[in-house]
Amino acid sequence: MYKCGRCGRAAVTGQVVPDGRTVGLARVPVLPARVEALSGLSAIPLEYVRPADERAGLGDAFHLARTHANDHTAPRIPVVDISPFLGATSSQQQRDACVEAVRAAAADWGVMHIAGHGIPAELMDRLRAAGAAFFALPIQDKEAYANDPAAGRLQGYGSRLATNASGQREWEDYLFHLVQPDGLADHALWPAHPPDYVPATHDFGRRTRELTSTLLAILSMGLLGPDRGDALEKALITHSQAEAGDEHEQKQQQDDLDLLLQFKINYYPRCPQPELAIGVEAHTDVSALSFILHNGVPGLQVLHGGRWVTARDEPGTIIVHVGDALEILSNGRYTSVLHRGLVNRDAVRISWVVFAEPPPDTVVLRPLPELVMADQPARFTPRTFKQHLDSKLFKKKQQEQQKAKEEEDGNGVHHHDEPPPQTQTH
Ligand SMILES: O=C(O)CCC(=O)C(=O)O
Repeated sequence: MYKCGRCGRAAVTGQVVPDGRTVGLARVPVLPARVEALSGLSAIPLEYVRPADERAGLGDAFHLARTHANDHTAPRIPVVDISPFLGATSSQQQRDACVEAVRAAAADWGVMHIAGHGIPAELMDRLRAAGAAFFALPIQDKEAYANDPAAGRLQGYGSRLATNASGQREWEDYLFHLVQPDGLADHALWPAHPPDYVPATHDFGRRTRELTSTLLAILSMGLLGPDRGDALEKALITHSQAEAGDEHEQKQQQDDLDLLLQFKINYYPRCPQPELAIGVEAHTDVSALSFILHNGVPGLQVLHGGRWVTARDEPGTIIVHVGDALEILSNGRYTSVLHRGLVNRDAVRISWVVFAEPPPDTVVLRPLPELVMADQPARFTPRTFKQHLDSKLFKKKQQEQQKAKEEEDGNGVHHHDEPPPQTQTH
């Protein structure tokens, strides 16, 4: 047991990070590294209290979801059935209607619930059961998989810690690792418990890779017509020119040039003051597409038409976000959706996210040439995925420095600082 040096509140015992930080002249006693260890408190530590401007509109996710559900004028995230692209029996008319529904959702919302995606419900249940069983382990057992972002080890079990003196933290712990291409995934970093974690996650990654291709094809047709289903995936992947090397080396080269599927399980513990905290702060994903499953507990909100809309539980569907890479390739016709994760008092929320990204250095992201015209100039300068990520982090850093300066000047605005795993750059 220790007391927070800033707010004087008693905190819980738990895993303690060996990094007491200095704020002003006072040495602040360290907080437990894992948010899970804080969920029994009656009040949250000051580090988790969000700035006043961000707090407006936060609240208990259950309460907000109910309010939203009862508001019949509230907009609803579209549900789109893509089964016409999975079975051989669909008509051209059904396919055209599907392309138009996906196009409209990606353009107007940048997010949709996908039904008819072909991933078996039983596999999604196994994935959820395996992730939930990992997070049900005692914290010290999960620490065996701890990551170390400061040392460049992003994969593993972690929490969004603030590294600046006055930054806020987010109310979540997570597990993060690459899931595809299989040849690049380091299975040694994947939990050994429960025993189904590796097979279920592996199978889900493989099926999500197929789904990524299907959706990219539909989205390409939405931009360029039925004959151009290959455009977006081609633009996201550089095919190997190299013929040298043995079969193993050639496979390795192909893996290096394929889309990367990064997997993140978000674990949002119960929160005694959800109106003050946030699970994941508002951000767009840097990926091309992101795929989200959750455990039925509300929390995800997306910005649409200037208001935050709470995602509903649509059993059997997968939530798909358009990310920055797709917004760039589509020259802004598809919208990279701003979203955030709220928390609640009563139930743990878990979400499973797959971020489909281009290789970091070998692909240059730029608007597809067919979408650049005299009256519609390119809205984005060419950049590799890594350059895009770095410049987003740089801008975020600048904003934080600006906020810190305002705080020093007496405005009292808090700021946040820790580069997250690459795929969830805020
Ligand atoms: O938990 C969710 O539904 C969204 C999580 C998210 O946005 C992220 O991990 O980047």
